[in-house]
Amino acid sequence: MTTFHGHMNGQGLRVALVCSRFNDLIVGRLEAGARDALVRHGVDETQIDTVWVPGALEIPPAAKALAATGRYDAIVALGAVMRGATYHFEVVCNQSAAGLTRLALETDVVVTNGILTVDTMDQALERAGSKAGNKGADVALAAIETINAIRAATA
Ligand code: INI
Repeated sequence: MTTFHGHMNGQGLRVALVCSRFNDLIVGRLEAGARDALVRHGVDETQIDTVWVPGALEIPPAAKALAATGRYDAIVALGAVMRGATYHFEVVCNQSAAGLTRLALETDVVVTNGILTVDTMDQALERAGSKAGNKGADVALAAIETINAIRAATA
């Protein structure tokens, strides 16, 4: 039996961060956290592109187009969906996650999901660089680990 792990060296990787402008106070922090984590793990800053789209629902189609260019090893989705008074919250949460999951299965590019789904701005701030860490950094590192695990197991 062989066990494979993904190492955390991001040297040579090309990454797209697909970010939504809705709640950009939060998403800007997720983007900065993701970028910082990638660079600290060896990804060349010039190999990280950021693409801004209007809202979380626009992230999967933009990610799909970017994956199709063949320019990236990973797409990191970053957004913040905050509960409002209506059912729209559920639609945006569920459909953005479903779109990313589907894309991840349909493309060879690794796709990770850093779209926060929270009830309050406090919960979002906690996950965007304060007491619960930075989910942008977490999902950027998940991308590096997944790429390297797949490469190790399929080499
Ligand atoms: N988009 C978000 O990224 N976050 C939200 O909290 C949000 N809410 O609550 O409505 C949101 N809606 C917009 C949606 O993602 C699309 O941009 C819009 O429906 C146009 O397709």
